[in-house]
Amino acid sequence: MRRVRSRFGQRGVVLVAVLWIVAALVILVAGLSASVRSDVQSTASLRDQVAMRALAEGAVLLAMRDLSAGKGAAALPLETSISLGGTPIRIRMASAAGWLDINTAPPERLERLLAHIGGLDRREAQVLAARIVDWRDPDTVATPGGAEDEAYESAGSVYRTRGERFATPEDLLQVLGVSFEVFDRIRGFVTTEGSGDGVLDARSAPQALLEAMGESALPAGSFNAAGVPPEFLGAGNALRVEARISAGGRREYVHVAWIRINAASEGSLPIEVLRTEPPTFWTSTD
Ligand SMILES: [Ca+2]
Repeated sequence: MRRVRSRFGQRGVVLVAVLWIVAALVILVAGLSASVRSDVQSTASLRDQVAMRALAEGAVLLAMRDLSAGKGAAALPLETSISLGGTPIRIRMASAAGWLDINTAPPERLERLLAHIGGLDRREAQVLAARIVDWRDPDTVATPGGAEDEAYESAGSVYRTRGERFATPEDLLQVLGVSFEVFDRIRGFVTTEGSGDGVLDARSAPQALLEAMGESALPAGSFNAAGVPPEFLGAGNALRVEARISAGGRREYVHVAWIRINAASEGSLPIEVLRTEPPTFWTSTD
């Protein structure tokens, strides 16, 4: 019985993953914004994509090796370029604290995210923010506008609230009322690996997220260009590492990995890849 249930559970996970990938492809093909377009086109062959993925993963690990070898704060800029097999790979590192942590963000911040970036009206954003809080909180009492298990059941959802942390941003798709479309708009701005204190690190945060939160970016010129700020590099911190490879013309292959820096000790790796996002292609239309 246990074996059957476990198999069923695995199939469920695989099904959700496949559904998400299919939806993501549809959304990506549909196009996203006027200035930057994300698409999946057949012009890059599968072989090219496999090669680019290997190069991106390799470059991320090389950058991390430099970081953990102590070159960190002094020598490693936030943006760097690594060459592998003659292909330049642009690396950009940022603290995960620059992304909104869906496990700790208060409802007001989730509401701002859903309204300003998710494109929802204020009322819809309020409801979904309350439901996100109810999905992760351990109690069974719905917050105003929110939803606990009874609401999922009566809405015919196959999901229930988890009562604990979101393991990945994709878990948001289980929250009652979060559509693929809304998720696709906000997924580039959220994390499950944030600092936990709810403060966005303005040096790392995407400009659009700072604006959505009503926070101003650091004044121009104050961005730390000398190196990765030392407080990013302590054990337990998570980094978002983006690798970009030219895919011809104005197209770029974009690979994003979330990495944790571990305490130096025997038997443990200095860094740990927490998750790798599905790759995307970006086309600059400037
Ligand atoms: Ca609740």
